[in-house]
Amino acid sequence: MDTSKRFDKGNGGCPGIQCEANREVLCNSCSEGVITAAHRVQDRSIEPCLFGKGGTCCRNCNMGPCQIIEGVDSMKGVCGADAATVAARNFARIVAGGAAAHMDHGRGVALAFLATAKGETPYEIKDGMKLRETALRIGIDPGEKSKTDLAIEVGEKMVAEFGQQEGVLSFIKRAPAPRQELWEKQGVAPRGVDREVVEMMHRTHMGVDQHYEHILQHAARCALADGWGASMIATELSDIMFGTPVPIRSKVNIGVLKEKEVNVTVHGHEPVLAEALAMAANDPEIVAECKKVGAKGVNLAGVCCTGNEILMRRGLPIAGSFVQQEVVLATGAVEAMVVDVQCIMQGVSPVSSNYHTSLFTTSDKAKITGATHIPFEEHNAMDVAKDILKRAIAKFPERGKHFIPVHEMDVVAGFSHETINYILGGRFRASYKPLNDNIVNGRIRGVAAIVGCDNFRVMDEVHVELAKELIANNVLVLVTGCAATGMGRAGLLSPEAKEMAGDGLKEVLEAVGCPPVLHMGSCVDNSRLLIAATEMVHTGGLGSDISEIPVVGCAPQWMSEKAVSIGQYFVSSGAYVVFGPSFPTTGSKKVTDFCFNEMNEIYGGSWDLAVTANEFANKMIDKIDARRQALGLDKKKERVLFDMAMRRELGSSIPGMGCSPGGH
Ligand code: NFS
Repeated sequence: MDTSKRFDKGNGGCPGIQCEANREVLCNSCSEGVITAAHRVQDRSIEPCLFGKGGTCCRNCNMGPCQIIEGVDSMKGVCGADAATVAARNFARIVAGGAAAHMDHGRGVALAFLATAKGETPYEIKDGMKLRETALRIGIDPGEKSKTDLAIEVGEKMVAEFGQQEGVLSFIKRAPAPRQELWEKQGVAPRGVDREVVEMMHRTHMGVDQHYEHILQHAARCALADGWGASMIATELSDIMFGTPVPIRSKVNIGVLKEKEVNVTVHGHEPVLAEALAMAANDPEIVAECKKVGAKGVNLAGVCCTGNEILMRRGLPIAGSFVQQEVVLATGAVEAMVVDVQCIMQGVSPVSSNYHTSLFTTSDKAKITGATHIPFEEHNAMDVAKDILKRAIAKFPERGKHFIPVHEMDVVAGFSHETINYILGGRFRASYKPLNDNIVNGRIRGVAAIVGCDNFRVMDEVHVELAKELIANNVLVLVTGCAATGMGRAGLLSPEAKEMAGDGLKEVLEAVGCPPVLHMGSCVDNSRLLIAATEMVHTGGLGSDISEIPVVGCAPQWMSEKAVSIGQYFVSSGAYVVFGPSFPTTGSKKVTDFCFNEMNEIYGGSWDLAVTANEFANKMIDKIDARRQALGLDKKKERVLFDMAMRRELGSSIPGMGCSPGGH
């Protein structure tokens, strides 16, 4: 690869990535000498190993590592393992790693929920209605039970599902009936949350499961234990405890940092930490401390999915997505970064050491060299939150040379499944019927989910270009995770962006007053997409299973193992899922064929691979059209094909649109 193409080197030879705000910070003298991932990816002289990239490097025992070439006998593993076995094992371990992250997150939420129900934390049970609905769904009769008793019962049952050994997880029963039967027939209905990951690790140990299809079928079960298990538990209990999101206005991008306030960025994933910091930031004691140092207050801003959690529920701003985590610090304007788990680059530690910035780790699962560790758990939530904020406030007078770019963008977020119900159907007849009707009558062609990370190896805003092309073709777009933050930076999360939609979609958006791209939350909240898809099936008119509705998904800039687990639970749920810019099994044609084709025979959903926004759009729209045709909805619809000039024109047709200049 020609490395010079990886970056627009900007004005001073300084790397920038995916956003003008990043470039401005990294090109400013306040970040001189600071090394970020953007620099590291540019400076790496060795290209990614093809065996590793294609999934055919095996290091599961000490006879290797063995690099395998499919079809070449002399290039099997020392044990005789072929490329298909090795690629399947590696893929399965990626799924297990990703699922485990969501499972530990879900467990943390469930334990905090139970402690809250027992009155042992500063949180409360905010959404009583959702508590009762959830109780019913998991087989608990709410009857006349008090909120406290019911919450304890729900909490205990949810916590128990992590260690459950037999039967199936409760939320599996939310899926369309034919899907449940299919999972049962395939033997992939998950029995317990933790059990499926442990079994995945066991099966992929040296000398155990050595049939690639059999390995991949358990990967499907493991992923389902994530999506319909741990992630759904995390989302539903977080909603009950912290409030179910409703549409809310806020801002995203590095410009949300404030000159006259103590900037505290909270980075990671678990909402319990961020909620406590948000509660503590308004505490009179903290307000008084701020005054003492001449600050107007604490400006709490999110990074990565923690940002999505507090944006959805509290309207707090997001300072940056995954690729911006070090750049946010390189402004020199952050007093403290508080982290818990997942997607936190070790690089944040050396970057923060260039400034007065304190880096605090808080989870007993995660320490980082150079950071100060302050253990946080729900029982001592407020004490720890206040302690952290006081330490951050004490740093405010030490803020030196700094630079806050002007870039920030208005967004509307908070589209939970419940909210979409109300927005479309109205509070008194909440329903997905208007959505289904508009898909049937063709105003809306279909629905596409764009999820997942952003990635230093993808220089273009593929998410954004793809979303523009989809909405211009009347496809309603749902987003989560760091993809959602990217959409926010580009102005696609504001109702004004409806101007970029095709005529049919625009008509619907004008009637309901929402953006063409709906922010549904963090990556754990992809479970909301499963529920929304199921709701579309139950509402009727679009087939009897998720594999029939004109809904597709993609992760064009995936980076984390979690994204693969998410992709697999969507595929196993009947969705067509496109990943890019690479797929981790391409070293084995057999395994890749199984994922891209045979899974479709089994689940009615499959994987695919694309690189450019245009390729993604073509594949996704083709699939939507094919599903529409199978439903007998209409003939092939006209297609708006994009070229670069059209993209530019669309980007500039709306004031303030686009991440580059003017995006503030
Ligand atoms: Ni999802 Fe969220 Fe972002 Fe990717 Fe990481 S923060 S859980 S994994 S990088 S979207």
